[in-house]
Amino acid sequence: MTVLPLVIAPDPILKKKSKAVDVVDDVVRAFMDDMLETMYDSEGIGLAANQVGDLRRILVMDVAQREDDSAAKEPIAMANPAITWSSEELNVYQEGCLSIPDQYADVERPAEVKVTYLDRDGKEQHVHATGILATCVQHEIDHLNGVLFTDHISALKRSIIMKKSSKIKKARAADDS
Ligand code: GNR
Ligand code: NI
Repeated sequence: MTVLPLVIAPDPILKKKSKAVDVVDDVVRAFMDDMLETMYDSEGIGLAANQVGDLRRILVMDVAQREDDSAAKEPIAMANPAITWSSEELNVYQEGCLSIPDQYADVERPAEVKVTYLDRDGKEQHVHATGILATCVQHEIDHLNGVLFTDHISALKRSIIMKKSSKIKKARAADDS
């Protein structure tokens, strides 16, 4: 398995709509495993494929280890996820994003969603997500549609956060060279 480099905003790939996966084969499975390793390495609770430069509709999550590093891993991998129901009730959660380092903002989203997807074995699954899992899966599906959490906040906050991310991206690029 491999830790893949993260795409940092601003970057055009983060605004692109990803394409459906045909079949979940060994190549897709290996990529899901690399995405999980990348997510754990950067201590995220979710990751979408375009955050590592790939425009397939694949995401991974693990909300189990959020506050407890010793908790058992509960990796979830999804191909072609689709929201089939959203609650009327909304929830506000302070969101962050591995592609927008060190920036956080409150985002309002449906508190619960039902999602269908293909699992690591290519089997169709359904999940009723609540709590942080509901927030996370919506954040990841947004990525697959070229949408960032900053697209849900005021233009002023978005502009401030994007300028900061741009600075961090440039500083990191300078460090790498
Ligand atoms: O690690 C992450 N934490 C997080 C916190 C609140 C709402 C969403 C997230 S997802 C984020 C990882 C990430 O950028 N996934 O795309
Ligand atoms: Ni994100």
